[in-house]
Amino acid sequence: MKAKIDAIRAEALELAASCPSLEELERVRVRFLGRKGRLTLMLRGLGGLPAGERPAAGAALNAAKREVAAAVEARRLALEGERDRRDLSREAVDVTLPGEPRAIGARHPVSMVMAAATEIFTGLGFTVEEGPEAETEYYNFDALNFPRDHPARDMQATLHIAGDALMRTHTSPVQIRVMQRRQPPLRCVMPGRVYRCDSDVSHSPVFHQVEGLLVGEGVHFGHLKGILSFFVGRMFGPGTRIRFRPSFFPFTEPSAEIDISCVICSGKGCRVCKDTGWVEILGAGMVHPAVFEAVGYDPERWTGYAFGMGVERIAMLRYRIDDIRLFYENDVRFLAQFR
Ligand code: 2NL
Repeated sequence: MKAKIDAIRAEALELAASCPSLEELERVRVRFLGRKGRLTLMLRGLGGLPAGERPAAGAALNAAKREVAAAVEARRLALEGERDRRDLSREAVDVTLPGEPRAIGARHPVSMVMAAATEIFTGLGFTVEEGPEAETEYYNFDALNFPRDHPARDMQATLHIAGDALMRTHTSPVQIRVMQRRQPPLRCVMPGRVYRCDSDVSHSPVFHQVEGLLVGEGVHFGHLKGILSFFVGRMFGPGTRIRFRPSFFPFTEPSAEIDISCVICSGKGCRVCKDTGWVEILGAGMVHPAVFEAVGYDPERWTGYAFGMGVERIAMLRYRIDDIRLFYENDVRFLAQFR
């Protein structure tokens, strides 16, 4: 009996120690130590031995099982170690290799100018206001004193949706909503996207505006000149000259268009200013009393000024861009120049 146990033990130890893989090792374990393994079955068969032989055979079998289990475990640790070293060396990363250069993004020139214009006014205490891009005839035109037959309402100029709904053609409806919500005095700027039926080198069907509004007691045209002069100095540099020309808008009276000395030729005359030395950048005026009436403000008590600018136009002047479509093509060669 003792010799048989020794032979099985020796065979198991030999097989475990030389096992080439974890899978094979598991088969060896099952073959000797599993539920139907050779050593297990022998242990179970002890009852068939004469009573005098049982204790010695049992002890030998248990010792053999412990030894084989320890050998299997030792071999398992060795094989797992080899496997882990293999995996690690296959997955190793050479951190000294040069990296792949990543293209760094840039803010879009339209976003930069819109933020710069907005910040000049927030620095003066103006709040930033936003509103819906899909509007109604009332907010976009009626409340702003546009006559019913005004050409701007026309299909040619306005993107109509259905019934009364249209895409706002300016950010002015936001001011109407602000004035309906709040009582004067107030001052706010409205940056946003606007829509027109128009498309060529200097017109895009979607473009951006920043409008401003200030309402108070005793507000007059001198205040408007003051704030726009300050704005132009900040936006285009302190040497920039400014001039006001009389103009007309349905929602302001009096109204003006504001030119600055040409940023390209400093007023000497060039293609951009069509040899006039001046370029138009803003429209403005004193809020028309009919607009105050539409929002329920007393026009005898309150006066205010308002102004509006096209962001693309200012960006084109500031960055010397001669085709508005470049802003929307997302050509990285164009965009990368603003990094
Ligand atoms: C331009 C001219 C302008 C306004 C916008 C305005 C808004 C209200 C009342 C009165 Cl609620 N005015 N906005 C006033 C004058 C000019 O924009 O050339 N924009 C690109």
